[in-house]
Amino acid sequence: MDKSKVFIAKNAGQEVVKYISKYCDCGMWDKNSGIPRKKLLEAIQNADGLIIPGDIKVDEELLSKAPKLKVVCNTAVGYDNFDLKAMKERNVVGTNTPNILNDSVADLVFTLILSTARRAVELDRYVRNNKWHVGDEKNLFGIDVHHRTIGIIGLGRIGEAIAKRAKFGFDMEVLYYNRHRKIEAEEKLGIKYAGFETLIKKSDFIVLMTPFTKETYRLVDYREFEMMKDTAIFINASRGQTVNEHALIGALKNGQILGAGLDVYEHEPIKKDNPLLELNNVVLLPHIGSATEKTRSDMIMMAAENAIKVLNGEEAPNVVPELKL
Ligand code: 8YV
Repeated sequence: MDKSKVFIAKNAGQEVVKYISKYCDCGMWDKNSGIPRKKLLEAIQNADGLIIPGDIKVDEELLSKAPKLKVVCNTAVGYDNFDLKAMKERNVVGTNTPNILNDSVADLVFTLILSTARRAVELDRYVRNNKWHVGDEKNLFGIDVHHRTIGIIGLGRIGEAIAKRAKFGFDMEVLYYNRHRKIEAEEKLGIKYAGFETLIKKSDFIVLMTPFTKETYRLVDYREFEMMKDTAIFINASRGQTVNEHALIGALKNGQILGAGLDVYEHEPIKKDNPLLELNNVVLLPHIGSATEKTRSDMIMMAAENAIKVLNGEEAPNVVPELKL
């Protein structure tokens, strides 16, 4: 019998190719630039398995070009790039990479919180531009993070890792909002469930950590920014579509909130004329929540193991809930 074929649509390194090649034929896009859609669609014509970064859309077009496809493995925990209905109709399994990135993403969220509150990026520019003078003291003030209130919207496993840092590392009061209350996490971490509006109104740091679904599209919009404290800092490390970026830009410009720390945007990479690029009270990162060498290499291996399990006819550990049989 012919070996199954797996295509890896990103330059994931030779270790993963070696692992997959023990079981299947393995092809890989080995350039460091993203694979053009046309090339991808050509490369998957005979593929049984596909491993992709989280920004490749798995839709009707892609699925129709790969009639043998049995499994698509995201190297991301989010899977808003999956057209779940189309995948289900064609019996294509989809997997993601939960848990192994929790701590790396939580660390990144704290990078955004601290650098925004203490104006680290803005003041780095100030030092480099030789603007630092004796007597400047008050111009350099930021705001405290410790002992203040953080509100986490979306208490999944990453949300819990953020809550842990906030509570035990920074003595913060931690509020959370989630579809379901999590009593065990409340007891373990000493955190409090709050209604959505209460969290928005009371928090000094508002962290958006919910997956992007139909229900969370622009969850934070004009109304929410109006309700925030004018000293609040807004952090988004989920998906750009969970916030109305126009509303956010307005709130940053007119002093409705103090600042924002962003890892995600409505359009990625960010467009050159995005007004966020002109603002001093934001810290902007290029979607690097999980981007440490160790975490990304664990994620790619996890995706590869999922692919091999499915192609060997076994149960894969990380099938996304909507596609479980
Ligand atoms: C991914 C992410 O690394 O896991 C997610 O959902 O957003 C990031 O960790 C990114 O999508 C690259 O594939």
